[in-house]
Amino acid sequence: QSYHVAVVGATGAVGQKMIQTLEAQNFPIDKISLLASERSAGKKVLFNGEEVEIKEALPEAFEGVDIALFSAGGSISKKLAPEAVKRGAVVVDNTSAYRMDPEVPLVVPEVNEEDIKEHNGIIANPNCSTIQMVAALEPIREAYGLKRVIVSTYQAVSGAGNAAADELKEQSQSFLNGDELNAEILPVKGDEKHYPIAFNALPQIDVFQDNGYTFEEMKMINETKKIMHLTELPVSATCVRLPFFTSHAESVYVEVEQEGASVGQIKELFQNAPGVVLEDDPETQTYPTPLSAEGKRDVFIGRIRQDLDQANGYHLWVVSDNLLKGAAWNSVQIAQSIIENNWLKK
Ligand code: A2P
Ligand code: 11C
Repeated sequence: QSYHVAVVGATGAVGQKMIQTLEAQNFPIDKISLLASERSAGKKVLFNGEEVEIKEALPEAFEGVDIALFSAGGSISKKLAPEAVKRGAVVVDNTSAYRMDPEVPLVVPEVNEEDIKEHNGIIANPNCSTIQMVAALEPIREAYGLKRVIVSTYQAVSGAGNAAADELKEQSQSFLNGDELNAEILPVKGDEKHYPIAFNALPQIDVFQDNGYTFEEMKMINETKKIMHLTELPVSATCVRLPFFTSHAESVYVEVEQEGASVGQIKELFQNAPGVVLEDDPETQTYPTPLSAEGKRDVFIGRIRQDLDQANGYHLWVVSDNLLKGAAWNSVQIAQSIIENNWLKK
């Protein structure tokens, strides 16, 4: 059997990776609809060697679509995901629009694949920095239970879209030419102030909330509890944007519940867990970096250490390509799971 698949936001940083991932997976597709804004309508892109015209994302574009992958921003998902569902499609939504909706499963297949089958037409793909963290935490949770999690992130500009990546390039050129840096996008496109990202670090990803945390930080906190079904788990996050293009890195501090854990045991867990790769050997200076993870689908883990004061505390360095496992690959994995398990209709 093959399916009519739509990609909404097909010209964007994530949408382009979705298209490449569908191709690479040989996803069973008999028709693909590539949708974006009016500005892109009429442009042509190659899919499986054939030219496909980009169409404007309008409700009618979802007629006959079986599976729609959305990554064109939360407001587009709010407006169009229900239109797609109304026309019989299952939506995998890579925005924050529906993630905390109790009716909508929020899924990282290595952690909670079974939640997909409870869907009512929409399945949410978590935030990129959440996905890689829960993929790393899940084997530890399964073996020892989790007591608390504290994370600090080092995030790539592509998380804020193609325009943010262009801004980093332009500012880097200007910096090296000794010119003034023009900042219009980061930290957040619609926010009041903008700061240069080139040769800088910005402790703001997404907008501030009333509690002093940013929305990115609250996404990591709330989504982790929902995906792992651990509503009471203490989680705290500090999210920082750095001047590189791809992959998010995270310093994760985790306290486990049960006795018996050790650095060696945790390494063994990661050697046998799906979707994660252990790259950890101080003797040979082996650890993942944003560049080494770029273009790969796995979550890479290194620098595993026991806390020096807290016996059940461990520190991990977790790196993954934010556009792949953090977005396109996780979405395509969900879509694959839907068809393999026959979960198109609830
Ligand atoms: P377009 O290229 O036509 O503007 P990124 O995350 O890299 O910024 O990409 C955002 C994606 O969302 C792009 O594919 C963009 O299409 C799409 N998009 C933005 N606004 C709309 C809209 N009003 N309707 C449909 N797609 C949109
Ligand atoms: C960033 N994590 O790096 C964000 C991008 O909620 O899907 C993903 C935003 C989201 O800016």
